[in-house]
Amino acid sequence: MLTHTHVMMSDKKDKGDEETGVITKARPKTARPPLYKVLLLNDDYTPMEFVVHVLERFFGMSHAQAFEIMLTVHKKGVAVVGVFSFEVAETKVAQVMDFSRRHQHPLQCTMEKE
Ligand code: TYC
Repeated sequence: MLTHTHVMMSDKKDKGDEETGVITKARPKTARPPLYKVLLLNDDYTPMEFVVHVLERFFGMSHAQAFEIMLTVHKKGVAVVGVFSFEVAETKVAQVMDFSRRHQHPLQCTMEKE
């Protein structure tokens, strides 16, 4: 049933935020997607040459660059090997973990939000 009250309501202007107490904030709104660091971990068994190969193959590093990062991981225990979107980081980690497993090396690769 359509009463005169309903008819009046449909004519009423929205109060917006002023009288309703709803808090809004005008904000230039184009947030960049979060980035993820991909980390390589040291271990006592994976051959240095294998790690260098991984860095060349999956992270597009030159041999010199790859050797340098491999040595950093070897000495310090961990290093960031790249910063990517969630999807790309996830893919790199999976590729490295799969490649290492297939070659029976214990090399570990992880990701964390930047
Ligand atoms: N520590 C390894 C060795 O002495 C080399 C190594 C470097 C392993 C980096 C893993 O992420 C790594 N053979």
